[in-house]
Amino acid sequence: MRPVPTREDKFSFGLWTVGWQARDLFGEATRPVLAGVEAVHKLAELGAYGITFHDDDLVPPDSTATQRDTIIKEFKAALAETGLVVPMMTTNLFGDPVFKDGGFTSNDRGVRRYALRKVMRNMDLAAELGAEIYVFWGGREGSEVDFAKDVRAALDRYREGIDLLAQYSIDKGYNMRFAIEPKPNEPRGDILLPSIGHALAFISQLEHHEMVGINPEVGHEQMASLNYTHGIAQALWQEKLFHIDLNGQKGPRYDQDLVFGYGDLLQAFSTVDLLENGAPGGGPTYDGDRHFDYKPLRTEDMAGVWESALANMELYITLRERSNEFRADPRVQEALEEAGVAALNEPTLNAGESYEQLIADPSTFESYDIDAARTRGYGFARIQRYAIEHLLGVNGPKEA
Ligand SMILES: [Mn+2]
Repeated sequence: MRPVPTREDKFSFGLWTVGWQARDLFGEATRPVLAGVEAVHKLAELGAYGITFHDDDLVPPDSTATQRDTIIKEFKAALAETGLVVPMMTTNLFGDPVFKDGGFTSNDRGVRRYALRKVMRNMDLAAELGAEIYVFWGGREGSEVDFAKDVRAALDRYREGIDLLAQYSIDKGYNMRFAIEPKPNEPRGDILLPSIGHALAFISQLEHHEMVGINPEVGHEQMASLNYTHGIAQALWQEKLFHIDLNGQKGPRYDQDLVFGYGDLLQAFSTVDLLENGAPGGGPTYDGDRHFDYKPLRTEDMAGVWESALANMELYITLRERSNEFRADPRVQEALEEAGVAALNEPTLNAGESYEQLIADPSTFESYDIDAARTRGYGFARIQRYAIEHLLGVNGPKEA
């Protein structure tokens, strides 16, 4: 049985994904412009619940005020007609040549002030459309020449920008939550806030850190050879996983933005398993949107675009089903138990125990049976086998 996406799945897509005309570094567009209104109708038809966009995706930057109003009015009418929502919005601070040295962190102060105005204008629209998450991907915030960018000053300006915009959201009563999206490189040689860890550390320095979390993208972490599932697990642990960008990537190379799972499928499985069922030893699940940030292959016409959009949702649903079966499998439960996965939740010290008491306890050192601990097996191999079996559907009741 083919999985059928529904609104309850909370799948959302960037307008820039299905609307990507496939212009790349080496070649021209292979597809026509996709109007926002058409994307809304088609995505609703496929079972998505939300559409997201950068300011310039919906309204071409050179539009007059009247043209802008018309585009927004028609877009809102399409949303009303289909019931599709706009859960997240973001700003394009990378396409216009003015941002060649960044937006918030350009060495040119005039550019930085312009960038803030561009974001504020789009936040007004985001509030009007009911977007609760506002994403910041600083693709141009970075450098190619270490000596030409004072990273310390750039981070000061980055913080100044986010602090100001957070205050703007608070003062306007927008109640938005911000989500910073890390990426190691591309388009800049080196981008500021290159990983989940860098972004989390940066957020701790913000004035309104409580309203700022992250929007980690699968491919961005994998470009840096990092484990995406571990990264979002830490974000969940810090209650900072405000949004996610799901896609696929084949290891450290250029940003591929493949369909979700069409890279490291096993890690996509552990990602869905974590999002849907929480850490294997317990813990919170993710309740935000399942947002896809991918690029339909350049070889495809619009039929292929919609086919790949569906593929993202279908694979997510399949992995969710496989995760539920995996967790419910008594063999898996037994293996997790034997491996001590949930036992890791037990604090290392007893309640109220001091380090003096730890030292005074000979069983922790002097009489500790270290050889038993050295020679025991943990049984992780069995868990890995079962995970693969469930992923492939070779053990469950699943029929194709
Ligand atoms: Mn990407």
